[in-house]
Amino acid sequence: MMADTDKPGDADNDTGVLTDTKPKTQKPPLYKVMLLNDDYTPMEFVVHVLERFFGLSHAQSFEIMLTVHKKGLAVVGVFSFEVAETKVTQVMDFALRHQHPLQCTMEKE
Ligand code: TYC
Repeated sequence: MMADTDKPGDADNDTGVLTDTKPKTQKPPLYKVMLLNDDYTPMEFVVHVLERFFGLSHAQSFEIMLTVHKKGLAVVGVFSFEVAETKVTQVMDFALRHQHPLQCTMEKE
């Protein structure tokens, strides 16, 4: 906040109004969607999930799958709350239907 340094007499005859403003707009929060590694889900299944639900190319999908496999997890994309929630639900449902223990989670950025 800008300080008003006017003395009581206000010799410069300004009104002492503070002109600093605070932006009042809010950016919508974004959510990271992450895939977690496990020992059982086949690599090809994970690649397929990334292509199908995240619109990634085969090469990008393979690369992200390998990152998860080696590092334990990776961010797959960043979305609004509703889109992130939908992706997580779609992936978890698809993995369950195919009896793979693949885990997908979301976290506020
Ligand atoms: N670790 C798994 C395997 O060796 C492959 C895998 C990769 C599983 C990514 C989950 O999110 C995952 N078959």
